[in-house]
Amino acid sequence: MSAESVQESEFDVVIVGAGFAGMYMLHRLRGMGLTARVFEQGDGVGGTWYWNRYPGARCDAESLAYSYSFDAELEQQWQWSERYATQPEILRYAEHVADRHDLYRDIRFEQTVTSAAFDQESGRWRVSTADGLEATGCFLVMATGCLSVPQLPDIAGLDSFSGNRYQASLWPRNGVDFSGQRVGVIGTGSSAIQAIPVIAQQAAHLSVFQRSPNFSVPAHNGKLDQDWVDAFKKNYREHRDFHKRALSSGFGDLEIEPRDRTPQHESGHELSEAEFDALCEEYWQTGGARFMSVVGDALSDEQINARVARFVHNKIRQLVDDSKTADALCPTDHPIGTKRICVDTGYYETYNRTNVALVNLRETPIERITSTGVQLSDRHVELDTLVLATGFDAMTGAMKNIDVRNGAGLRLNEAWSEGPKAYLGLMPAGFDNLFLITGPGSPSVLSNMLVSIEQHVDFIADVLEYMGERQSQRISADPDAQEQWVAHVNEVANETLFPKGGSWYLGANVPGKPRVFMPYAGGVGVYREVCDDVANNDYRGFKFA
Ligand code: NA7
Repeated sequence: MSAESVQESEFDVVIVGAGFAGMYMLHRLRGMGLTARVFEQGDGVGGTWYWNRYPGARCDAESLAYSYSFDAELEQQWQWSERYATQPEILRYAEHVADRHDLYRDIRFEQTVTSAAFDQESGRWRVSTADGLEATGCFLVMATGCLSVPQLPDIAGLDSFSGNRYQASLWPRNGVDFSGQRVGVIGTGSSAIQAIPVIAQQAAHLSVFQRSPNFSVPAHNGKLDQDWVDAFKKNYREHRDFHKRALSSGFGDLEIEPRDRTPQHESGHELSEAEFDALCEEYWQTGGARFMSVVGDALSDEQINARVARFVHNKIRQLVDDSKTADALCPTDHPIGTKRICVDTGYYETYNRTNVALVNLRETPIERITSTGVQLSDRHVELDTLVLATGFDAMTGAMKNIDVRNGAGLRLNEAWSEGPKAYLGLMPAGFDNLFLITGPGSPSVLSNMLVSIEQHVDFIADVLEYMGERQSQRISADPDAQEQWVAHVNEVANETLFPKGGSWYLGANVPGKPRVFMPYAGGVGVYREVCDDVANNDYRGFKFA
């Protein structure tokens, strides 16, 4: 290797992933005069929004909130066209940010990181890619995303299907023409619930293979009114502040006047049945994932949760003409909101179309996939195209796929064999100089991801600055501080109904994955206060050398 290329491969920081987290991390480091190399698997920026190109893909957080806040000029200039941005629009936004901040030159695309090992002696991480690129960094930042490793279903014969097969999260760039096709969709999570109404409009026939129904609330999406946007943007900074300090997820706000989104009623018990239903109706008409904030205890009190669920069951029965189909679409196996609530446009109504059939796998399970379709326990469904919308190995999947070893040779997968642990969701004890962005133990997927990403990136940048001032090269998480934090994360989760959801939040969708409730359910505001307090107390719980 020439002297020049050796230099080229040594950086202050190596970042894995060029989604929103990796991009902002790179930008912050550059601003501090540090050098960084980003490795990205795709051939463009955007992460989740690069890969998930399935029909109907859009964000379930409102566009004016699901965007970077670090660039005050950008947030004024960028024009979102709809209340909920589509995948192509979000990808364009990511590309625009990469251009605007000249990020591309430090990113190496189509580079899948396969290993990362910390060398005790030099105090550096050595990171290698499948194509043989290498880089070392004093610090390693995993910006690998929470929903970036698709989970294929374990169904017999999957590879024998001779028609077209697509995975929602690995969609062809040029789209798919379903005209005249008999299409089958396996899965009824958020991705499928967005895709199904769009596919149904084009396909000759659509069969939806549902194992478990999910709760979905209407998006009430629409074009944004320019006058409304202009008025909102006058208060953008205050809106952002409310999102960052929110008691819950940090999602957007539809009011022009910025305000705290704490539910009006702390408990549903304060309301009569009629008042409760009227409030649910108001939230249903407003639309979006904030439906679960209808009252303060919707996600912690079983009785109240059941009332919210009953309201949605009634809605489903009103929206779907066929009563047997409506019954099958009503979830009864988990408290509402404990699996991420879906946000849809015309999902339930789609089942009133004559070209759409719901196949209830609880009654007629799939026996196997054949070369021409799906063999159910009682019949064969002939298909031209099969779409898999079967979810992700969430939160830890991408890190699990990389051979990450600490200075003693211990693999992160071994350290996490009984479930992921990280102090503040930011750094696993024993893995010096390794930072996770929106890792397990932080609000991450229970929050507006952009709010959480920016908070973690800023925390990491600040701690690096702190270390720079003290000429410290090594940071580690104190194992006791980590244990206390993990216990707190579990405690907070157990005060809610989330652990009863059996969802990917718990790793329940991946065979063999330890069942641990991964995200921090205490809300982004509380979490930020904890992190600020840690920082203000000389990074309590971290050790420096
Ligand atoms: P999800 O929400 O994990 O949904 C996956 C769906 O696939 C869900 O309905 C599963 O049913 C179904 N699935 C998985 N394996 C099978 C098999 N073997 N047979 C039948 N059905 C199966 O993933 P999404 O991509 O929709 O959404 C993920 C997140 O992205 C979402 O929460 C948003 O935050 C954005 P199951 O429930 O396991 O019975």
